[in-house]
Amino acid sequence: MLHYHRVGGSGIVAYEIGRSMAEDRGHEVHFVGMEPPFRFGGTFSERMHFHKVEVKEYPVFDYQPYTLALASQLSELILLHDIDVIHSHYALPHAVAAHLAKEISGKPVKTVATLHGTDITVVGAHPTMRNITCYAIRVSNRVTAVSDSLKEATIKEFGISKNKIRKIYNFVNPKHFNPDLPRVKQLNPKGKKIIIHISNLRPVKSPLDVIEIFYGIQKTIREEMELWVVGEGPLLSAMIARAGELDISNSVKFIGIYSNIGSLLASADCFLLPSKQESFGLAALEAMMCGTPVIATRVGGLPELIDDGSTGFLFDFGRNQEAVDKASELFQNEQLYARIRENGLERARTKYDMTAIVSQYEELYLL
Ligand code: GMT
Repeated sequence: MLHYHRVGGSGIVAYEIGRSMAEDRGHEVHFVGMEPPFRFGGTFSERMHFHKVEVKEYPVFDYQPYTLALASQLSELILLHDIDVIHSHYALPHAVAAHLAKEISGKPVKTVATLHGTDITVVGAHPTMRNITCYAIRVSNRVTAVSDSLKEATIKEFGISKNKIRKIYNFVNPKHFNPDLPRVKQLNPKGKKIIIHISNLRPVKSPLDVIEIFYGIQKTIREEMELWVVGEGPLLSAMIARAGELDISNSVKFIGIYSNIGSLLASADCFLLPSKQESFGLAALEAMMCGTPVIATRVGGLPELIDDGSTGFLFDFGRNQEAVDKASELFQNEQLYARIRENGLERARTKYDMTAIVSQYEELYLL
C-alpha cells in the first residue's frame, strides 16, 4: 500500500514504484491519497487500486484532521486487504499516519517511509515539527532518502544513526522519458534553439533566475532562441513581469501545465534548474533521459546526478553569470554539446535505472 502527496515529483515516483510493483512484478498495490497519483491518466491496471481519503468536515475543528482520517482509513485497509507493507512518501504527515494505522490494526504490517526533501529540510527542521518528524523516522520500520545528500542532512539534523536510512535514488519511466519521443513541432515551427524550465515556480526553484539566465544567454550568443516555462506557481506573474522589463516577452512562452512533458523535453536543447535547494531534482533526470543537457545549481542531490562539464553543467546558486557562460559554451561548441548529451543520457540510464531501483524497494519490502 502506498500513500503520497498529490502533486510534485514525490507523487510521480510513488506512482511509478506502485505501477511497476503491480505490472512488472505481480504485487497487489493499493494507492491511498486525496486524488489518484499525479500524471496518472485515469485507469489502473487490474492489480492497482485507488482509495480516496475522506476527511469529515466538522465546524468544531479549526483545521480538518487529515492525518487522523488517513490513519483511520489506512487501518481499515490493512484489515480489509491483508496489507503487508505501507510505503509512505514524506515523513509528515504520512509516515506518522502509517505508524498510527499499524498500531490501530494490531497487525504486523511493515512501515516504509521515503524522505523526499522538504519534509526534512523545511518542515521537519522547523522547531514546531522537529520532534514529530524525528519520531516518524524512528518508528518507521524502514526509511529511505532519495539522495546521499538528503540522507546526510537527515542524520545531521535529527542525530539519527546512519544505518537507519538507506539511500534509494529516484528514477523515471523510460517509456515516458526518452530521446526518441515525437517533437512538439507546433510550438517551434521555425526550429529555434529552445531552453526549458519545468517546476512548480515556487521560490525554492528560483524561477526568476531562469529569466535572468535566459536573457544573459540570448545577449551572449545572439541567435534566435526561446525560453519555455512549464508549470504554474506563485512566481509566475513575477516571471511574466520580469520578462516584460527585460523586453524579452516575445521570446518567452509560458506553457503552463502540460501533460506530455517527455515530448517537450525531447524538443528542447537545454534544461535550466537554478534551484536554491533540491534534494534530488527529478526534472533534471527527466531531461537527461530525453537527451537534453542540464545546467543546474550545485545544491543537494544535483551533484550526484550531474558531473560538471561531463554529464551536464553545475553552477553555484545565485551565480547566474556562471550559468550564462556555461550555456553559451554548450551552444557554441557542437562537439561539447554532443558529448554532454551522450554522457548525460548514459548516466541517467545506468545510475538511475528503473528496474534496478524498483528491485531495491522490493528487497526492502521483503527484508
Ligand atoms: O520541491 C518540490 O517542489 C516538490 C517536492 C515533491 O514533493 O516532489 O520535491 C522534492 O521531492 C522530489 C522527489 O523526490 C525531488 O526531486 C525534489 O528535489 C524535492 N524538492 C526539494 O528538495 C526542494
